[in-house]
Amino acid sequence: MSVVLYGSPSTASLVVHWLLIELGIAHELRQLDFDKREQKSPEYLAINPQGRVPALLIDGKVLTESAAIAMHLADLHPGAKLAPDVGTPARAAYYRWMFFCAYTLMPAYRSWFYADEPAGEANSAVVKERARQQIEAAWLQVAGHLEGHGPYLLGAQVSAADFVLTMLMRWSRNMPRPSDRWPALAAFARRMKDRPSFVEVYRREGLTDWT
Ligand SMILES: N[C@@H](CCC(=O)N[C@@H](CS)C(=O)NCC(=O)O)C(=O)O
Repeated sequence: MSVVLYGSPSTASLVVHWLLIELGIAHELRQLDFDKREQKSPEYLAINPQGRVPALLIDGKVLTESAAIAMHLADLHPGAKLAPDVGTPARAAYYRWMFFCAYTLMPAYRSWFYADEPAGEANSAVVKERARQQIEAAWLQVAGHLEGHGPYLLGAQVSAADFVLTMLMRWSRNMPRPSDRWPALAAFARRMKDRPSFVEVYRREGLTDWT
């Protein structure tokens, strides 16, 4: 199987890179330089017309959307048990949290980091403020869930959803109220950051903050 990851350090490609390492999947990493807007180059737009990372090529077939890629990688390696069996209550909870990440947190983050997109530069401040509120409300909800049902999103068993959530927690590190201000989330993040694969993806991407 040939696997190529298009990414950029510290972005949504991080969870894919992290899972490739966690699962021991041989891959080639092609990091795009956002300062040079390489994600909008004609060559890359031919791979992902959205001009965003990540894009994963498996035997030449393109897959985008970090949560979808995370789920597919977990399915490719059932032995790692990062995805519960189809049809079980745990699988349902797994969908729930993956989609919570993709439907609730990711759009709010997009508004936070690209605040001019929804309604132009003139409305950026109000968009950003609303995004902050949405993200903080999400942390409150997830923290409450982990307090009652943790230590991972599905309880005792770590899953690919925890990897996605950890990446999203990290994105809040420079926000007014970072995710790890909620003690249950801080404890969760600590467990995830202690995984050797997290240390390794940090090393490979040259990251030093939020350790
Ligand atoms: N929902 C997408 C989000 C992808 C996304 O927004 N990626 C950002 C980096 S975190 C990006 O490529 N930004 C570059 C741009 O929009 O020009 C996913 O999870 O893969």
